[in-house]
Amino acid sequence: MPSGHGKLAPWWVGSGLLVAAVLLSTITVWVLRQVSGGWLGPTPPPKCLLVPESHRFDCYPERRVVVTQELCESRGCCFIQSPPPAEGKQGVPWCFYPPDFPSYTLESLNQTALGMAGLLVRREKAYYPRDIEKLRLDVEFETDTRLHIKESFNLYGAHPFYLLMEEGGNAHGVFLLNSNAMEVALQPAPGLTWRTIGGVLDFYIFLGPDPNMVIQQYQQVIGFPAMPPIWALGFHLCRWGYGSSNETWQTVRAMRNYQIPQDAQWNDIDYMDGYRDFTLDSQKFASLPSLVEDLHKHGQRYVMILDPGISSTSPRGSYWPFDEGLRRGLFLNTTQGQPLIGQVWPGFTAFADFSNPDTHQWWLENLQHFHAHVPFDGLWIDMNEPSNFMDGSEDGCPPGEFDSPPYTPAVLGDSLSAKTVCASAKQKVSVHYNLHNLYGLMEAKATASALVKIRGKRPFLISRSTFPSQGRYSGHWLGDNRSQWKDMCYSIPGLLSFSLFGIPLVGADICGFSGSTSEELCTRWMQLGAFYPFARNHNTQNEKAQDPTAFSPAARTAMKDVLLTRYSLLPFLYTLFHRAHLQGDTVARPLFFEFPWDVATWELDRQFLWGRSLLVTPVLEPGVDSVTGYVPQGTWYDFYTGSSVNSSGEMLKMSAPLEHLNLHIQEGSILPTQKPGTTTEVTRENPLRLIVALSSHATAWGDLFWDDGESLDTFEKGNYSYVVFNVTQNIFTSTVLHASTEATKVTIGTLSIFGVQRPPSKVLLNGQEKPFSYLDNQVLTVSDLGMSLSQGFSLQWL
Ligand code: MIG
Repeated sequence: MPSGHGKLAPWWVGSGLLVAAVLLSTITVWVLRQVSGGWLGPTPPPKCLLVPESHRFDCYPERRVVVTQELCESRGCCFIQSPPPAEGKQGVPWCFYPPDFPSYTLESLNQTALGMAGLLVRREKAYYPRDIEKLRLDVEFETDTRLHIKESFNLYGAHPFYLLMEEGGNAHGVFLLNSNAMEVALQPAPGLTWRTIGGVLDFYIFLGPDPNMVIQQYQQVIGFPAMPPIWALGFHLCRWGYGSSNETWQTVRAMRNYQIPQDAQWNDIDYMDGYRDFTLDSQKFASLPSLVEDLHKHGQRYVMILDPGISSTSPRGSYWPFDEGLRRGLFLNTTQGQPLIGQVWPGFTAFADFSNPDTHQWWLENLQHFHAHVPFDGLWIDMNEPSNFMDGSEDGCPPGEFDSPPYTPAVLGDSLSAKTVCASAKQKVSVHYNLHNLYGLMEAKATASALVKIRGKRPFLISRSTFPSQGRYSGHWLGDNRSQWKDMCYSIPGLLSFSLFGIPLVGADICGFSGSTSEELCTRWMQLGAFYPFARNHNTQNEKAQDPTAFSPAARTAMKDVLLTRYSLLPFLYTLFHRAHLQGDTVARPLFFEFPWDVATWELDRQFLWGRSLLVTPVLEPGVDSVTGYVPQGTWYDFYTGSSVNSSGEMLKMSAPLEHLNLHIQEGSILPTQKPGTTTEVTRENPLRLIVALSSHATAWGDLFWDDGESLDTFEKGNYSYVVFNVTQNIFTSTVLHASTEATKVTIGTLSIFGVQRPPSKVLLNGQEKPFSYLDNQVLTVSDLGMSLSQGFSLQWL
């Protein structure tokens, strides 16, 4: 984790990465056995030697202690020293559970309406402090594909979700719904250990059987993601360190001048007066209201940052957010019942308690006041772990079990209060110890609901801290990265992990946050970033500008072109978001989701798909003009030319000069695209072009979700159009399954059909002959169709 101000990522972020791991291993029931405390391996003597190295579960995980035989055996565990691990490998624990470690036995088991209820009893005490003797076990078969296991402990808990690929290509997932501090350890054997220090052991097991279904089943539990407004899918530009609103405005003008697509301009904490929320620097940002007005006139939007720390030192009567928050009792309190004071950007601050519904009302009122001056369109909630420049508070933390628990999981700084608030802090519904990991989720809920009340439209919100269910309220950026090639690489697994977590609106800071980017890195990163579902170029303060206008004409043009490519794909991307909202499909998707039987796809983390069919193969290295990427078995078409590539399922070298991003369409799919403009608003008015990629059987399928792009609940209220495209036997058909007035405003202009084996003699649109073009690379194009999206039609080639 990088150090320094603002790069604070306390507690769960570390474990989040572990949870993000996609385990390429075989299924195991050990996972559950271990969490319930028992080790059910073989039992012959000498008991310790018989435990194979791969099956040794750590009995002495405390990191500050050098474990000796004596310490280990005092726990009733086995001690065998093993050689140090090879570099990069996890070691075998020296102190591990013997096969007969005291565990729970099932005393009773009864049928219930949904499944079974049982009693687990531990007869012999283990070394754990305050070991729990009796556990109630509820097993609920909630759906055919979901098994729910819940144990009520008060001792352990976890925050895990994992997706596991089994031999043969089936998948399953496990979710442990728990908000307490925890750690996760992978075993060499197929097994993993969660160590959590509170809450309920509430397990969900998702039976797939394929990875897409596991993720859908997971989201049936945590909730499907919100449908973003279409402008959220445009290009966002931000930086920390715009010196003024005029400087920000200059960048917006330069972008327009070069006709580079941009939907949203952002400001970081620079806009605030003394870094205090809901204030405006009346000198440097005096023209901000005019800038926002200008953005709106150009069909663009404004997004600004908010932090959860509320300045506590402004003179009384001069800063309503603190005065009123204090009066209404809306801050986290110390055990003594006073607001807990930490330090963030504005200096000393109190922290808003979003577990209190009254805080949501106060947050809304603050936002309403500010919105009356600066009519922002979206919000960016940062520092909401919550992050604190101090450990705990200005007075540290009190002694006691919350801040000094008997066991501290592997968290930042080995302390629950490192760079955050005291675990003992009091919140409305519980103690911070239990709520810490929920802070960002609760803040997002309050903020999204305030945005809806203020604007009456779909909210756009990006949060740094996230928890299961976050996707219902916000998107996410991956936090502070560096302007380095390897950080660009890491962004792909980062992005794909959040796809699995049900937060499809995700991206990394394009061109890198800290450090200085180079023209080549930034060009390649803009190409990759144009395919982040959430595409934002963001930079730290005191680094030179890295927006597209800051570079040479060649680089700038490459960046502009790839953004235009993104904008051309908006109808496709928007439809993918609809499917995510509707049923929990992923948007950016790992290749193994579509090819789970092909083991070669399981570890691919330098490429990804949009939906089922669009393969993105970015360049992730300097000084190259080609890229080697995996192409799964079948026919793939070059997105730009329609030329086909046949792969047996192999690594293929692709030409990739600096101005080129490799994109391939899988056979059998139809992608709705649109002539791109420089905003989503302009693009939406342009004619559609459908790209048909024929399969080897000359069939194809695709769909399009279309609505006004920003109203609330259009799908739920029926104010949308849904159109299905299909090809069989040389006939393309557009079928309108659901229609709304929006669809009458747009036309289908062009059909480009890839993989038409022979030049047709004629083309008929609804039976009428139409001019066409046919190229040697087997691409048939029919233009000027002028068909309203709201009306079905057919096109036949003979
Ligand atoms: O302490 O608001 O991750 O994107 O530019 C730093 C300033 C706080 C951290 C965020 C970063 C943002 C920065 N913030």
